[in-house]
Amino acid sequence: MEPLKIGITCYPSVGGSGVVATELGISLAERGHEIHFITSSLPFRLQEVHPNIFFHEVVVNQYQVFRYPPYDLTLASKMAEVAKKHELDLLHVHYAVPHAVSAALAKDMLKGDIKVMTTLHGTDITVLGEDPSLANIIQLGIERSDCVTAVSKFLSKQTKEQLDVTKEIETVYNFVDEKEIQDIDRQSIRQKFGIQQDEKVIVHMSNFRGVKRVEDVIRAFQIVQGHIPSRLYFIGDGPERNTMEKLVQQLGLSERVFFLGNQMQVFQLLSMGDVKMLLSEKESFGLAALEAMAVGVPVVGSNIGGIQEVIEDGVTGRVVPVYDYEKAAEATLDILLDASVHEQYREQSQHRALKRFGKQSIVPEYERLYERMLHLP
Ligand code: GMT
Repeated sequence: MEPLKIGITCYPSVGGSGVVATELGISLAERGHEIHFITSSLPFRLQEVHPNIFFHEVVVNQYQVFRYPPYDLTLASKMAEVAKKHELDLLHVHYAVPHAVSAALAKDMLKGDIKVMTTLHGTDITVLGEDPSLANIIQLGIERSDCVTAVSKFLSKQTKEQLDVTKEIETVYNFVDEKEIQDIDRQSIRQKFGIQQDEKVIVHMSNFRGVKRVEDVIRAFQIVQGHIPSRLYFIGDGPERNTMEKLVQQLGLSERVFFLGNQMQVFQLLSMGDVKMLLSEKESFGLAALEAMAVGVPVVGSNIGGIQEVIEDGVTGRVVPVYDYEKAAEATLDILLDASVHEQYREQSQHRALKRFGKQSIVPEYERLYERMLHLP
C-alpha cells in the first residue's frame, strides 16, 4: 500500500492503550508510513529511534481565567496544526474521550479534509458510558469518526448496547511484537531473582486500580503457597498498591510476595512466571494476559469482558468465575501440579499469542481499515 501520513493520539502514560498505540505507531513507521504522535508527553513505550517517527507535544497553558486547563481544545488545535503542516491523511485516536471529540473538532477546523479513526479500549465505555453526563459526548466522538474499532468483540457489542450508536464497530484485537520476546533467557532471569528449582512463580501485572481485584490475586496465592513452594511477583503500580502491601504483611506473606513497581522490561519479568493471574472485574481485552502468554506463561483469568477472547480455556490457561479466588487457586494448582499439562499450556499459550495476536497479522488489519476509510466519500 502507498505510505500514509498518520497522526496518533493516545494517553502517553503507563497503560495498555498507550502501549498498543505506541507499538502500532512504531510498527507502521517500520512499514514505511510517516507517524506523528500528538500527545501531552512522549509516550512511555516510545524507546525506538526511527526516521519516520515524529513527536508533537500538546502544551496546555494555565491561564488564571480558566478554572480547568482546556486540554481537549488545545489538543484539537494541535491536531489541526500538525495535520495541515505535514499534510496528514488521517488521525488515529485511542479513546473516545476526549481524543475522538478533539479529532472531530480538528476535522471541522480542516474543513473535513482529513479522516479520523477511533479505537475504543474499554474504560471510556465501561466506566464513562455509564455516566450519563458523558454518554452524549462519547456518542458524538464515535458517530463523528470515519471508522471505529474496538479491541475485543465484547467491547464492540457492549459499546453498541450501552451507547445506542449506529456506527459500525470493527473488532481489531490488541497485539504483541514477536521481536520483543526474542532472546529472553527465562532461566537466567529466575536465577538472578534467586528462584529455586522447585519453586513456582505467579505473576500479576496491572495498574492496581480497584477493578483489577489485586486482593483476589493475593488471597488465591495464599492458598497456592500452602500447597507448593511458590512466590508472587507484582509488576506495576497504582492506587491500591499500599493497601495491598499492608494486606500481604497482615497475611504473613511478605517473604514470598514482591512488589516490583512500574518497570520497562515487562516481558523479561513476566517470563519468570509459571502462571499469570488476571482476576479483574472489568477488562475489555487484558493486554497483560496476552503479554504473559507471549513469553509462554499460561493465564488464570476471570470470566469477564474480553479476557475470554484472549485465553482459550483449558488450552492456554483457565477461565474462572470473577471474585472466586478459591477457584482461581484451584485452577492454578491444577496447572502447576501436573508437569505435562503445564508444559502443554506453556507451548500453546505462546503459540496462540504469536499466531492469533502477532503484530504481523494485526497491524495489516489496521492498514486495510485505513485504506477503506480513505476511500469513503
Ligand atoms: O485497564 C486499565 O485500567 C487501563 C486501560 C488503558 O487505557 O490502558 O486498559 C484498557 O485498554 C487496554 C488496551 O486495549 C485493555 O487491554 C484493557 O483491558 C482495558 N481496560 C479495561 O477495560 C478496564
